[in-house]
Amino acid sequence: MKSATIRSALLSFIIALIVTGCNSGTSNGGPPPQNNPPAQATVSGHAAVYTGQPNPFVCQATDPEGQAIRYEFDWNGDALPDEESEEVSSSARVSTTHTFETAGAYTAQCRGKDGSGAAGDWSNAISVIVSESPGAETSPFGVFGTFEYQLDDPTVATDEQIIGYLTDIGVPWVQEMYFTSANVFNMYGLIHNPRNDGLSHKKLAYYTYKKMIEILDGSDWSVTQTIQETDNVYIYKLMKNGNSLYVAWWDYFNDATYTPGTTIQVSLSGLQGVSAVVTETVPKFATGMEVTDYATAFNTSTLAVSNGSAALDLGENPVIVEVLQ
Ligand SMILES: [Ca+2]
Ligand SMILES: [Ca+2]
Repeated sequence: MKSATIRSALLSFIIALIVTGCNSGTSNGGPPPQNNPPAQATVSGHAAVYTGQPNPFVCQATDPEGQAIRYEFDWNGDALPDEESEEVSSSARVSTTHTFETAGAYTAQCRGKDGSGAAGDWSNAISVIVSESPGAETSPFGVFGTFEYQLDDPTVATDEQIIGYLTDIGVPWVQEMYFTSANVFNMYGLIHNPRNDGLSHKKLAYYTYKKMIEILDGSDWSVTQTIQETDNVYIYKLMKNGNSLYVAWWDYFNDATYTPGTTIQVSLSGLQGVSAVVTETVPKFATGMEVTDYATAFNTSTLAVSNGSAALDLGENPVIVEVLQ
């Protein structure tokens, strides 16, 4: 290009800028500016769900030009969009849910598409294991009721078995989700998501479920007896392999007279044995991070049985009482 032509072009450009008040980067009639697609999207979602259970997903991407974005979701990993969101501003997070109707392994991903139709890269794919729904629960214990499920040997259950078990019986928040900013879903789940703070650990609730599974799995729920459901105290008697088990807890938080550290004494009667072992179902630590030895993580005590009766002091932790023959 000759210098005179360049000068002329520059002059035209400057004039155009003045005419448009410098508000626009485009000169009238000039070529449109280069458009870039949104950056690669990030996605969050559960790794394990049931058939028929809505699985929440959250997608986020930023358009370099700040254009509005629609998010495209791919529910079967074929890189073909199956769903598109409403238009939102660049960088806005959009949540949606997807319900998988058939059990199996899926990958789900999302991407942003700007107002010019330019689509960014697909996010990392989330692997989703979809299991058959276990159906309705029948026992008074809610999730406890599905403990009819049998592990091969609950006393030696591995973490993987426990996680699989919890997933199978419908505990929806085994693994935490993760979002890039504070979100309640960051707090749900039995296993802390290391992307929150770099620390991965099982929470107290994880160990509680594990302990409950190990002690209660295999109980005959059809003969469950209600011992007490008054004064904010709940006691149920179960049978497992011919031995009686009691599950007891105190809704102390509903008790106006409660002060921290106090206990309430309840009596168990009709015990057929000489003593009983009481296991608190929440580990004796402030957080699950402190549990280094599962075998000694729970407070246990022995109850003396006298003429078939025993006095049980209930604190904040639910307990399981195993009667020894
Ligand atoms: Ca763009
Ligand atoms: Ca698809």
